[in-house]
Amino acid sequence: MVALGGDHSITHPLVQAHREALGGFSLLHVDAHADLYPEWQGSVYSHASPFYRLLQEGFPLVQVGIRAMDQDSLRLARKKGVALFPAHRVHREGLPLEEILSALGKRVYISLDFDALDPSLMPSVGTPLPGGLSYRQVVDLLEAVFREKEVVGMDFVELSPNGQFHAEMTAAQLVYHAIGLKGLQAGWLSREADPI
Ligand SMILES: [Mn+2]
Repeated sequence: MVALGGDHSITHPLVQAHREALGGFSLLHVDAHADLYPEWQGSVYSHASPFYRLLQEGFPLVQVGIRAMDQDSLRLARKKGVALFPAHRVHREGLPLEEILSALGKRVYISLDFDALDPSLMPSVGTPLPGGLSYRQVVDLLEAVFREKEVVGMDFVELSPNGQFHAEMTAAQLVYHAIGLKGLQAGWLSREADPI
C-alpha cells in the first residue's frame, strides 16, 4: 500500500496495520529528522514520535538522510541498534548502498519525509533543513531497495504545498517513480515498456 501524508504521525498506525496484515519487516526511514522523541507538544502520537513508538514495538530501523537529532535520540538509537546514515556521511562518502541494504531485512516498509530532500529542491515542507539529499540520491536508494528487497508498503509524508510548483511536481514525480518501481517488482510493468 502507498499512503500520502499529511504529517509523520500517520506512519505509526500504518506500520502497525501492515504488520497485522503481512507479518514482520524492517523499516527504512528517509528523513532530515530522527523522529525519535517519546512525545512532542504533549502527544505521544505526534509527528516527531513515530519511530520512538515503533522501536518500542521491536521494528528494526534504518535511517537515512538524518541531520537533526538530539542527544537523547542518539542514545536511544545506539541502544536499540538503529542503523544510522546521516546526511553528512552521504555527502562525504556518497550513498553507502551496500551497507544500507545489508542493514535492512528481506522485507521492507519505506517511510519518506519529503524534508529528507534538500530544501533548494523541496521547500514545500513544514521543517526544511539545509544539507539534504539530492533527488537522484533518493531515487538511487529507492531503486536499490526495490531491486534487492520485497517492499511491503510505503508512505510519503510532510508535503506542505506553499505555491512552489516545482517542489510539488518533484514530490509527485518521486511518488510516481516509487509506484512504478513497485509495479516492476510485482510484474505489473516491464522495464522494456519504460526504459527510463
Ligand atoms: Mn522530517
